Amino acid sequence: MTSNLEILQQQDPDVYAALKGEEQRQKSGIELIPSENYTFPEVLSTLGSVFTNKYSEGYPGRRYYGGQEYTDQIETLARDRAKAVFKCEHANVQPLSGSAMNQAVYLGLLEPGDTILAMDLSHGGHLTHGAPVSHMGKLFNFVRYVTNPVDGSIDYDQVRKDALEHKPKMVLCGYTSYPRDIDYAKFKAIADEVGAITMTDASHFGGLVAGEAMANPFDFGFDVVTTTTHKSLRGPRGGMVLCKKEFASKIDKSVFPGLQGGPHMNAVAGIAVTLKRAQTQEFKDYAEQVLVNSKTLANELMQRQASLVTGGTDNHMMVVDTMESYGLDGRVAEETLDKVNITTNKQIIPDDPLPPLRPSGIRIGTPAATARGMGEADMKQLGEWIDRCLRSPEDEAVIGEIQGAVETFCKKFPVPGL
Ligand code: DSN
Repeated sequence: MTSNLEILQQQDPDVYAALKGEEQRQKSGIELIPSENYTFPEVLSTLGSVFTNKYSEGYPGRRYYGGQEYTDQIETLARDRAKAVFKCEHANVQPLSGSAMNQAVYLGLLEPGDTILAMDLSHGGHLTHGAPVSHMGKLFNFVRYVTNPVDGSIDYDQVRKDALEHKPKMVLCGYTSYPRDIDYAKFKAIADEVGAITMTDASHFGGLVAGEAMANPFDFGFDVVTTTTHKSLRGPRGGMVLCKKEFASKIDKSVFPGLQGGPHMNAVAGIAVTLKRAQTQEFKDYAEQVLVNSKTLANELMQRQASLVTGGTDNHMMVVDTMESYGLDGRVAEETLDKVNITTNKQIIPDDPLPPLRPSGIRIGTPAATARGMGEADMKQLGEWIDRCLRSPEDEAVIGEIQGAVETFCKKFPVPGL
């Protein structure tokens, strides 16, 4: 029988060639962008499955289209598993991705114009945390806290002052570029003082919470946690809103029909199988190893005199000030590492004097490398290669040598699902 891939090859050789190229790129390079990962093989199966054919507006047992016996099954499995994994009372697994899930929370629980206290994008927050260029930044009154200029960590005294002054309806923590853990007890105490709803955007570290390697905001009484499903959780591209029961109805109405129409049921099936994986000891070990690897790589870079924002990491990522460490802006650093097939991304650092497309640093993370089975010795090796490349960006002999070594190294670590 002709496989679907063979049909793609015959029908559309251009797209097939790009797909094969991307497969090869993923196999022969080292992925260190902290928000990326390799999903599980069974997730790839669900994404390319018949669930992609189905419209399922509504929720299990209450749909606007017929033929829902199997979509109801998978959505119920996904919701129940999400509740078990994250120890929460309610889960909505329909958001199409990270931005949509955060928008659904603000629009469902607040009124336009309400004040939200959240982390500034340039200090590690996300676009949807109120960046002025985002629609959310225009619709709500975001007050954005910044990090401590001395050590780059969250200044909880300042967050409290901001809360007391601006009386937000919601206090939001979570980040896309911040290498430390969050003190949820402090955030909760601050929010309680002003009667605000507590929300964590755990997009980056949802998998590490699921694997019990990092603290769970619900253990501190948080009201809402959002997470994407494709980063440290290793699932399909998607988002989830997890919350206390008292917010369940407002959240569900906000996701559908408030913000979205038909959910992507192939992704919902992928979320269900991911959350089954997340309950295994193997996944807990993976989450733990992501953190050990991150610390090891950060220490290796720092021993080689690289300057890291906050001087280290507690989570899966580090932010290297490449300008200070190597005299290279983040774009040049990213492009230099691209030459040896080590993929990172340029990143603004707190109070960056440079613009976002040519910022002062890069972000490095370990979820994908760990998913391929790399351990501490491998992280030390990566640290050496990264440091040597960035010290000699123009030295073709060094770049050529490391490129060859990376290619040989990658053969030892098969990409899951490929
Ligand atoms: N694009 C994600 C990241 O790289 O952190 C955030 O949306």
